[in-house]
Amino acid sequence: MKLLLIKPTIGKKGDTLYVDEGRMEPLMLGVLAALTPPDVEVKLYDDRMEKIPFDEACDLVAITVESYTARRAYEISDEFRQRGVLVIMGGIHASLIPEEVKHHCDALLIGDAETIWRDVIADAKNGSLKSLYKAPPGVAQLGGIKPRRDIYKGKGYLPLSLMQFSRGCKYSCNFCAVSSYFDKKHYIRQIDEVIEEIVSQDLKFLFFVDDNIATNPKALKELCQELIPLKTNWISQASLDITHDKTAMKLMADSGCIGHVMGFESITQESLHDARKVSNLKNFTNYTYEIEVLREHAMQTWAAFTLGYDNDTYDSIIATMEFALKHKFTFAAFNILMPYPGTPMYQELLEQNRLLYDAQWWIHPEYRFNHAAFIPKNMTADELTNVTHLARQKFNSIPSLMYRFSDFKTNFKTLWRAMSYWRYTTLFRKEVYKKHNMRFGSK
Ligand code: B12
Ligand code: SF4
Repeated sequence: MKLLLIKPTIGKKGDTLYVDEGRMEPLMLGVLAALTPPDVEVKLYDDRMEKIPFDEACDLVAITVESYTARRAYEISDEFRQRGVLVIMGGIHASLIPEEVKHHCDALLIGDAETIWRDVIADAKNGSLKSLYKAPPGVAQLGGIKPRRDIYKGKGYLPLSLMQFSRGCKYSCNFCAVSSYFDKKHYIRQIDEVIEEIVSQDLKFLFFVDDNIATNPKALKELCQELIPLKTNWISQASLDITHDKTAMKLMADSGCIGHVMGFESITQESLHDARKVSNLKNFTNYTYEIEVLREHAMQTWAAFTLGYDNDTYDSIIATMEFALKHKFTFAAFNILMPYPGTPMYQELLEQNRLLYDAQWWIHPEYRFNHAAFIPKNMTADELTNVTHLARQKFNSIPSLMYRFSDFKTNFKTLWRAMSYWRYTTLFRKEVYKKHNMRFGSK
């Protein structure tokens, strides 16, 4: 039996498919490959930079689907199914909106693949693939499953190894697809299995793709203790409340943590309340305390902002960008609030009749990347799109890059950090411009 694993790209830029120059290893497909019995031939094709060989002989195609890649995933599936090849889909979008996705594949898997993938392969082998498989979320790499990283070779991924220590998050921010998918629960892998996985692979720079590695500070501290002797560098995603735990901060720094993607979301308390971002509201001091602690521990922070709350105005969005610049964040993402299907925010906007693009922006032919998909309160959708892009342009301008580099405590801690700063800030600057206005899918 032969299985093709596919990671779709988002869409088309100009006349060609968008090539993601900052692409990372698709961990979910490495996990699927590892769960697949060894007598099955497995091949990975990544649509973000290579052509999908629709005519290659195979028995099953497995496509991972996020909301941003759904339209392209359906096109890829159509091509294979026209040739009589069976297609199975899974992933967060497939799990949150199965009633849409099921029309585009022969089999759909809702949940995490770990507990059921071997049954899927067995069914495919004996010609009895079912149309629906259901598995619980949060069962990360059960029993020491190590992702098959050999399938990534030669694909030009960034030189960092994606890992997972935990899945899910205890918080319930109203825009977050992860919170809906894991139902506000947090699942932790056995530390010894994670450490064994780290030791068994080549790269020393790790990206823990945990949704919020700070959800359980006790578990985080245990992980850090185990990481210290390994002398790796690592990054992850963490909620800002971890700055209130100085022991955890010190252990992270001692274990080689370079910094995190951190959801600042908004600089106003009103919007944080709207987003139900309770992790940021503890003793709110306009982040003065949190930023000081991050700098004290030399964290190169990727500050993530979501824009378009009911209190947001043109001026408040520009003020958000100025705040990010003033604090010299290594990176900052200015994302328009996106109504992801299955989230409370989607439901609220739907009930208020404020969703654009027939309430299905992710498959709508007119939707473009980085555009507002709902009607904001204090401006038009186009105004929100434009001011957010202006914030991105200013933050990623060359003078801004140079100014932010002058944060000695974080960027000059080692030569490697200083070099990484230029390597990654310039790469992300390029990607920001490339992605803007991109159409979804290839047609
Ligand atoms: C790492 C990560 C990234 C990395 C990319 C990594 C990469 N390989 O390229 C970076 C930081 C670059 C990134 C970028 C973006 N990301 Co991102 N990212 C994640 C994150 C945190 C982890 C994904 C991961 O690798 N998990 C580990 C693997 C092992 O688990 P898994 O993906 O959940 O897969 C399991 C199941 O879903 C299932 N499964 C998955 N696929 C398939 C396929 C089949 C056939 C089957 C049977 C089963 C199956 O089995 C797997 C194993 O259990 C997720 C959060 C999450 N929990 O999904 C967000 C997430 C996927 N990202 C998200 C978003 C919005 C983005 C961006 C669009 C952000 C932006 N505005 O630019 C971009 C662009 C995405 C794109 N498609 O290009 C959203 C997507 C929401 C949605 N509804 O689709 C998520 C869910 C975060 C969130 N809080 O909402 N991201
Ligand atoms: S803290 Fe982050 S991962 Fe957790 S619910 Fe909020 S946005 Fe989602």
